Amino acid sequence: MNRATSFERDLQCSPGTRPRRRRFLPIVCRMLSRLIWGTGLLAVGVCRGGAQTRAYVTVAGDDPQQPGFVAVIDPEINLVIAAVVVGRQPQGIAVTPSGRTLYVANAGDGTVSAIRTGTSPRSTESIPIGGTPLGIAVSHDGTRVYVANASDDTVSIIDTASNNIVGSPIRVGRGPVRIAVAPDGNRAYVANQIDGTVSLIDTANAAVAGTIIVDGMPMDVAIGAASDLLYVVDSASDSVKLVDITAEPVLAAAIAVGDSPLRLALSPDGARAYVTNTGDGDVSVIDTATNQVVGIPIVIGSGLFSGPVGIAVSPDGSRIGVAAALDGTAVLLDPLRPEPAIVIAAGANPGDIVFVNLPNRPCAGDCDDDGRVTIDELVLGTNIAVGRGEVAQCPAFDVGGDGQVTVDELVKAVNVALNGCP
Ligand SMILES: [Ca+2]
Ligand SMILES: [Ca+2]
Repeated sequence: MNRATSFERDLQCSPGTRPRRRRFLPIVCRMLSRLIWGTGLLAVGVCRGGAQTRAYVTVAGDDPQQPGFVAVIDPEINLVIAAVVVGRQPQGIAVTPSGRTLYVANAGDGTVSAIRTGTSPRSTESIPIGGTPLGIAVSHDGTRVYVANASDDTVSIIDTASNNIVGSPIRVGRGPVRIAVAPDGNRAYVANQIDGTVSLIDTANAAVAGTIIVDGMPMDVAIGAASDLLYVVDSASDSVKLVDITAEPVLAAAIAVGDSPLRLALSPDGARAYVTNTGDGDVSVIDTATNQVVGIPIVIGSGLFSGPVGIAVSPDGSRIGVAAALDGTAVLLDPLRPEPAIVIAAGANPGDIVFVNLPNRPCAGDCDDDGRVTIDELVLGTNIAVGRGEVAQCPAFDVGGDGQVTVDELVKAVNVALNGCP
């Protein structure tokens, strides 16, 4: 494909984008980026070809009786640009593959909040779960959310099309804290803090299909890029344990990291694993090709007493985000050049962090951006299509951005009405 073809395709996929702007934006971006680097600040996300990235941080606050919130950070300007109120003691946060919906586990009141992302993020639903929800994960097809209920020893499943609970909670090991879903969607792994195990859930049958004994205190799980290794953070032995999951799970190795490791995030290409060491106030970097720690740990915020907990890597791999619980900050750093890091005041007791590329087009027919297409919205779209209404009444129907609503676009909206926003 030549450049022109690719350029035109970009245009077709980006309604309303002006060609001149698209052509010059990368050049201006690079200039800006150099300039900002020169002053010692990070030029975050400036040159991403228009993909808007946000970091979302769960913040519990000082008072466990009060609702917490999700701080929305724009990593281009390194500021908190919004706060979305959720339930009490929000902990884990996960996003659907489309980038449209966040799910937050509220440990303090046993609920999960659904949050719409986009330009005006807001909480749209509070889903009662029970049992101290801590960890949360979304399936790779975006249809299911898995919630680890630490005090119930169960995992609950939410259908993202309806935000209703599916089936009965699945009994897992003791003290489930975090969940990872395999890319094929068939398996989910649950770190059980209290009994030193990882539960393997067969997602098709919504049942436990095996228990992996790792000992110690498993606090987090992640699946490697090749889907052959499970990374288990063991806070008790200050290590990351590797479990070969190609066949019958086998403990393959243990990598010594810092004091009281808590969470692990893999880079998008799977080449690096980053581990927060809560006791040391830093982050260990693991080369996943050799399974060795590389370099010295990256100091987070105030260091020893910064309390790094949640960690995430941006979709393009250019930023690592760390929630520093004791500092009350979100720390953004460049993995290739971790200092100086950007430190952003997030609020008391931040817990977890996730990066999201915001979708660059609306969900077809969802005029009010609540994640559903209603009959009323379909009627409005049909009226626009037959000339009895204006596109401006609901631009979400005009998926192609040509100022008209076609039958194809109506069909897309009907699909959303039936199946939910992708
Ligand atoms: Ca709607
Ligand atoms: Ca159209």
